[in-house]
Amino acid sequence: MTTSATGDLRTRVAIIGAGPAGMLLSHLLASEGVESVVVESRSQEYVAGRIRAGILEQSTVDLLRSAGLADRLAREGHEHRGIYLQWPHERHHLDFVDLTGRSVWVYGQTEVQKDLVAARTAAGQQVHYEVSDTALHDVDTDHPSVTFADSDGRPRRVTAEVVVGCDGSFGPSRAAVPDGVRSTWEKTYPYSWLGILADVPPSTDELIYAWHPDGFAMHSMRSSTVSRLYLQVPNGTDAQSWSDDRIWESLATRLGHGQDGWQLTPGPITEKSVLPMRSYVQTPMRHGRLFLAGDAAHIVPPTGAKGLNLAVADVGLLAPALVDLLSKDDARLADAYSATALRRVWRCTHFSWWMTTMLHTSGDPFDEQLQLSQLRWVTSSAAGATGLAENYAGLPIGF
Ligand code: FAS
Ligand code: PHB
Repeated sequence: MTTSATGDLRTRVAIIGAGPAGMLLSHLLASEGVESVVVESRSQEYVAGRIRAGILEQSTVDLLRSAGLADRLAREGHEHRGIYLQWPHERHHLDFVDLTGRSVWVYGQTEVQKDLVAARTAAGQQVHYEVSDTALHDVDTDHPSVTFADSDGRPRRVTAEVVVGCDGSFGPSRAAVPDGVRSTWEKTYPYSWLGILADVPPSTDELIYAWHPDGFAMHSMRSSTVSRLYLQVPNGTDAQSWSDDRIWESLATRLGHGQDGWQLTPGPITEKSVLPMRSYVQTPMRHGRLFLAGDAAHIVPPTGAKGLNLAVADVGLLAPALVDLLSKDDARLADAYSATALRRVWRCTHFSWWMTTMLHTSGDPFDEQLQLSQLRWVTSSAAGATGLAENYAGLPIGF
């Protein structure tokens, strides 16, 4: 990477966004000798502190291991064989390992982000935090660039051979694909999640996804001392309008406190937030020398635990494609990237929609009968259980 007297930068790959997609991409490229510059609108602390995903698929764990990024995950992560599906008076365990030979890991996105930042910092990766006015230029030429104002307000330009938009659902990269070229699909669900972090040991060994007439609830976790739980709430709910007592009472009702002797243990709530539920896909995930990865190209409702894993899968495909393009002048993988990535994007989009519509009540009595019938089928039929397990525990990268 070079810097001119005016402060302009030249590198091989300009990455917008220092979330998991952007930081993992810079790591995988560097491991193959391809340098990059990352620009990020937030501070390092803000990005690392965002409470988001909690479940890693086997493919994600395998990729992090192969990239030398899984030492702490191996020590502090928790491998789970499956999940519980529940509805009033019934709770059934789906064992993914028995059904598909694949497990999942509980290891928060905040931890993945910390591991990525530690690795990139140790490697001397250049990340410009707290930038503003990020803009993309000439992405359909062989000299694309990204301009921004750095944290001191100085105008900067990064000229590269490739620009990768890893800037999530509100970044500028999506719109850099021209209107006449891009297609978008979007679905907004009629409910949201109220999520809490609580300083209390989990009341379950593995995740519980619960259907209930009052609304969906989930018991997840972050460690043996920190629980993560969610409640279906109406769109527009203000997290602060729910008292801690009301949250724990609703969770106890929906998760079956007292059912077959099971108890939900409440504790101090340390974080509350409301997450809207949305599906979004934008194609193509490449235009000229611009590539999109992660939430910049797609959003899924979190019911299928796919968001972070899909971002990792995109990067697992894109990194070798860019290495071939830039180091071997071989464009085959880069030319195939969008179509290959979108196969998995649509599979995960469907699965996330299916889990969401199966588990969240809409108030429609007909829907409720269909939901209960699906739950009975998935927990009693090997074919139904295997279908859910195959999608939840993750399909091989490149599926
Ligand atoms: P990210 O959004 O993580 O990163 C994009 C980065 O680009 C951000 O740091 C942003 O600041 C930066 N950026 C944006 N605009 C920019 C600009 N103009 N210039 C420079 N930088 C810019 N997934 C799950 O699997 N389970 C969950 O429970 C779950 N919960 C979630 C809760 C919330 C509130 C949100 C928003 C998402 C949640 N997700 C969940 C999905 C989430 O984990 C994403 O899939 C994951 O963060 C995707 O990673 P990235 O693609 O890197 O995008
Ligand atoms: C989480 O632990 O945050 C989590 C787990 C599974 C999901 C969504 C969120 O489907």
